[in-house]
Amino acid sequence: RPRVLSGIQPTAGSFHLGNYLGALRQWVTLQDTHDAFYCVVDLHAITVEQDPKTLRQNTRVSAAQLLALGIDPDHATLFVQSHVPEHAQLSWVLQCLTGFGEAGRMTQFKDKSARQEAQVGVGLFTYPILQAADILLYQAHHVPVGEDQRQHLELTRDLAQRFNSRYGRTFRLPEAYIPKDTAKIYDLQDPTSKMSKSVPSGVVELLEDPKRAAKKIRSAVTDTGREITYDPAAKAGVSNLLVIYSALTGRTVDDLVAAYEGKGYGDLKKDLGEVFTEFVTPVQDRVRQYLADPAELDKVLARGAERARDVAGRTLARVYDRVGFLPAR
Ligand code: AQP
Repeated sequence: RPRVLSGIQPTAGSFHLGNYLGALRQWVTLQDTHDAFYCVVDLHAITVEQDPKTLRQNTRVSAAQLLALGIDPDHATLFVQSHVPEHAQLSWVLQCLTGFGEAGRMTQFKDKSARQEAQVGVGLFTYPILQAADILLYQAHHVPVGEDQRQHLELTRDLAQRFNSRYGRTFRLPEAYIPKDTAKIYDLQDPTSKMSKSVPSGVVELLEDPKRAAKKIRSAVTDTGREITYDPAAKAGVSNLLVIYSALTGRTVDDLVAAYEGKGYGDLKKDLGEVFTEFVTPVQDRVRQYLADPAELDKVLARGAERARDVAGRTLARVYDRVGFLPAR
């Protein structure tokens, strides 16, 4: 079976609708067709300052959400990045192959460092190289991510190719697996920028009170027109709501447009609030159940880490050999 690898940061505690529709939903379906490795990337999280207690808790909350959304630890390997030291080890080797200018061209780094008021750390700069290590360690064929990760995937492929041509074929060149319709979910208050935990006002969180989420949806920014049509350029807000609605119900956008003919934005928003509530309520219940037994959750993650280390360890051993490190006896 082809291999798939993806990761998500535990930073915010709750995932948001963009994370779910852009990436996590695909994680769940791909576990049936692929040998899947999914990780909570806590090493990535510390590229910005974290409170240690909160980070530890958020890591469990993230794992609980993945299970609640349908990741089956008997089908997929679910683990925490810091439990597999090979990620940091391979990252170092890849950093030594990366050009300074090449890393500086990453738009996410430019955006995040521009937004950050505190000092920008080197970790934020080398973040995409650690991400490349995450992927290459598992020889992944596909990487299910949102559109915002396309450039990082390109860097990953460049680094793999560079390593392969310098030291002999070692890494598989992975391909981004980006959904067609939900590759980029937009902020509800600013439907021209992506929904992101860094801009909390227009974000719908999976773990927030569904009543509050429904209220956010009802107050989503839309244009001054009246007609419900799908037109991302002229009607970014309404189009974003239609995409979310469609993804959560399985109804096509065309079908929704037809169903809302003659109705107003208010109707669409109210109904979408209900659709979201219906989707998220059982997810929240399951998250609570998983979190009620942290020892069991940790056991699931320990099993995942063991399986992950088995694969990652083999790739790293080959890499260390290829670059000329003396074997440790
Ligand atoms: N708005 C989005 N639409 C579609 N996909 C999205 N993803 C994130 N936002 C959207 C995808 O979610 C996965 C996990 O991403 P992450 O762990 O890197 O989370 P993140 O990037 O920290 O989430 P944010 O909210 O986007 O954070 P900031 O603002 O810090 O960058 C990835 O596959 C991502 O593509």
